[in-house]
Amino acid sequence: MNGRLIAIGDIHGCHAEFAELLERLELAQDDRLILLGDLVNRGPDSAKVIELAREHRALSLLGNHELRLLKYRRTGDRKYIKESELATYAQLRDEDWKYLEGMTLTFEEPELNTVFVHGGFLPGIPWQKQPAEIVTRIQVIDREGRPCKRSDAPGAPSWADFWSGPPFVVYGHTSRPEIYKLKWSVGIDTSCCMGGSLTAYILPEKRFVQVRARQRYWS
Ligand SMILES: [Mn+2]
Repeated sequence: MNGRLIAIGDIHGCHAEFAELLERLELAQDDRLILLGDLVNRGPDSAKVIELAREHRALSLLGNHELRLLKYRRTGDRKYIKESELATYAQLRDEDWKYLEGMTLTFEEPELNTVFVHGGFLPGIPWQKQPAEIVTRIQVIDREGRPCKRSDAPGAPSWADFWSGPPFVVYGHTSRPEIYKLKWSVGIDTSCCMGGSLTAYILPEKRFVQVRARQRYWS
């Protein structure tokens, strides 16, 4: 593998923190950037985040927020979008939509035995076979073994607590105050839009770089 593989957690419109993190990373020509989804909504400027992603030729994975925007665009059905997200929808231009349309569910780096995904995986099923509804949304696993949002099953354990690879999984979506590193996974959504920090995980060196949020943009 030439260069570094750099994953960045949920940016959610926080373009200033994203730009600062990109500077701190001092990207080289053969480095590859993987954004773990949810580039949009909540923070100050979603279009600027997508523009930066394009400029840096980042590969982006589909988050639940992009998935809902795309579904709303295809169907016009308001159930897919929240009132607060209509501003993002109105802001995006053709090239932004093209970028969102190009986002994939997972990215695998076989040389590192590592898979990147927005939400995570349900243990016990081959990761390649899991649908968008699971891999973009899973946070915890309830008593019946079903994938759930944290708010729908308070106190339930993270899917990652049950995940024993290979592969090693790098994911976002479950926002936490700190990085959540286990033997077979690392969660790097460190709540930037809620005043936490934006985290990058650098492979193969297994190093983290973090930028503090300038303020709390969403609660
Ligand atoms: Mn998410």
